[in-house]
Amino acid sequence: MSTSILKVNPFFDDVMPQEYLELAENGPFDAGKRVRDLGTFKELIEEHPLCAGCNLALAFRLVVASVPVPEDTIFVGSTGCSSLAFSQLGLHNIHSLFGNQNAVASGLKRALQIRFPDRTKDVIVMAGDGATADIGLDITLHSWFRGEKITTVMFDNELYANTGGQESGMSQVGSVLNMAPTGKKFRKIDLPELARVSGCAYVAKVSVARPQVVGRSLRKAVLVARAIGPTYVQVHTPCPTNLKMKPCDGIQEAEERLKTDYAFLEFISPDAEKFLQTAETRSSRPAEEKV
Ligand SMILES: Cc1ncc(C[n+]2csc(CCOP(=O)(O)OP(=O)(O)O)c2C)c(N)n1
Ligand code: SF4
Ligand SMILES: [Mg+2]
Repeated sequence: MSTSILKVNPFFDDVMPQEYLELAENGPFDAGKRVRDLGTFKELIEEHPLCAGCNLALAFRLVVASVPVPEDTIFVGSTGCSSLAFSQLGLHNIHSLFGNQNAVASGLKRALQIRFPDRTKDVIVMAGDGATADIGLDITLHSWFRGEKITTVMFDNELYANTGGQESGMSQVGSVLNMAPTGKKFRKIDLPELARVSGCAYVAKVSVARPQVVGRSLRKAVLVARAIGPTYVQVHTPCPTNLKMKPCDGIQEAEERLKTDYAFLEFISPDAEKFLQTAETRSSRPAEEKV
């Protein structure tokens, strides 16, 4: 996509909202921005409606800031707290029906390959644990079985946050939530392992408490999805509201879990490993796409 279509016709300067003018002037487009550049450019329009201290909101921002080529990236969202931030996103995005996100992304990727045979378009799903591992699990797995060249990002807050605190397959055993008052009875689904055996060429389990790791994993996932096959990044994003914590304590919870079951985990298939080693030389935009 030419970045010229983002520019505002000077004739409309005085009627366009200020935040859009800023986005067009100082967005991530064509600029090779990364997590370390956050704060120096604008990737979201202000005033998203997520709770104070929401770690999903932070992870959303880290993912958006890390895409290799923002102007050629299309995000596919699903119902849940993250969907509330999509209207503030300054990049192409589609909202899909809850659970259907990987089917929509598969069709979109295939259509884009036909429509733009000479140009790479990256398709990235961003959805919650309920959308990915429960209600959309069959659709998620089948997109991996089919080898769709898309990236799936799951915001793992380990519960259904948007509907008030039901347990999900990703909740930890014993979790007591608003609508799971006696505690969850079975263990957390190991979706990274399912992703690996289902055909994902790159899988990462990361934490919002390590922003640079989120950024690096996302970039690898997007590059591998282009060339090799499906990729999966699972980000731990504790929800202070449903965990009944002070807004500032959610990130501390993420930090603590890094010491136990949310330690960084990465799987790279042999083909993906080979590809990543040469990605820099193959890339048409080496400086920006370096992982
Ligand atoms: C087809 C369908 N089923 C159920 C719902 C109700 N619903 C909306 S959000 C949600 C839970 C979302 O949980 P998750 O995917 O973990 O996202 P979070 O809100 O935790 O970020 C549910 C069950 C819906 N909107 N559509
Ligand atoms: S309920 Fe939880 S996940 Fe949803 S916006 Fe609030 S803090 Fe974030
Ligand atoms: Mg959730």
